[in-house]
Amino acid sequence: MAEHYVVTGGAGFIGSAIVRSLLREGARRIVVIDNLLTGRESNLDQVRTSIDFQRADICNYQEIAPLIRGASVVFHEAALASVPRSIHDPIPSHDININGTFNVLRAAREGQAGRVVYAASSSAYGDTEVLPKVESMTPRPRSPYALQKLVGEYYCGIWSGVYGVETVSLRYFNVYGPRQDPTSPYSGVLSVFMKSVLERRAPTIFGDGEQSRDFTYVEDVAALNLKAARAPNVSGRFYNGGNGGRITLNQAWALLQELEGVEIAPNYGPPRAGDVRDSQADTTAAARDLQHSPQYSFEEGMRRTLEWYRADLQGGS
Ligand code: UD2
Repeated sequence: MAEHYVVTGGAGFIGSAIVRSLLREGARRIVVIDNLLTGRESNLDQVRTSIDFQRADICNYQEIAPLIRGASVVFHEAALASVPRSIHDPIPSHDININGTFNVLRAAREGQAGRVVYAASSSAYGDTEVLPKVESMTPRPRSPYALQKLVGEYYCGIWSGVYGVETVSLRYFNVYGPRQDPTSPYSGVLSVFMKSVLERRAPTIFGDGEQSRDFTYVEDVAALNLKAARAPNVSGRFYNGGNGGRITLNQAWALLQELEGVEIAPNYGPPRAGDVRDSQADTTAAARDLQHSPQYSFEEGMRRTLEWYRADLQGGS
């Protein structure tokens, strides 16, 4: 593999998984850019001495440009996630997700980086009549967050077409796994479910719980990123990063109760604004062009994740 990697948002849940995967593959020079707004240095505890951690903000071009210059691959994971956060407070998510992404792309072009692999989102599809969702569908973003992530993807396409900067966008489908922060009101639903079941508390499900997601284990997403970094003839393209399955929230909570051997009825609240009803990835293009095949079934991913949260809650990890 090429030698100099940059991971923006590398102290975050997904970014730190990419960092660990790169190290496992023998990468020697990894620069992590993170302002620790939602990332945590503890996510990098085990690898801290093997990487170059730079506390820097993608919204500050002068700060990040020298760090990106000459990179072989930039994995751009830094973002302000969450559909509801972008609805309640659209300004910071606009600044980070659109202007920050612009800065990363500008720095990649001016610094002659080899390739940018961009963390796009399945939210770009919105509610489609047909499942699974395939890349040829017209995007229908339903929230500021979905639109912002889509703009980043379009920018990647333009950077490739106009400036010849290699870019690949990966539309992540509801990533879950160890290190996802369960403590924010904007946390991913499975991290909240994990904490609830381990603390023997009822979670709140927004809506009837029959909405479905193609929950994707973080190690599969990290593996997909490494493949996207290397694949030939994919510049300017975007690919689904999902499993191809579809699990309802009621099913996910039922599985967690079963794994823990408890019975806790969830609370049901009103549906959330901006929510997509169903989400499921067509994985054909990623398999064909990136040779990607997810390795973790939902149950296996959930078991591993639950064990990680158990250890973490007990202060053992
Ligand atoms: C969207 C994207 C996902 C990723 C993510 C980043 C879709 C389909 N997915 O995830 O790919 O970009 O944004 O933030 O657009 N919920 C509850 N109780 C809770 C928390 C959530 O019922 O305590 C529900 C929520 O209303 C939704 C589902 O769980 O129906 C998933 O919510 P989420 O915030 O985990 O992720 P989502 O689908 O907005």
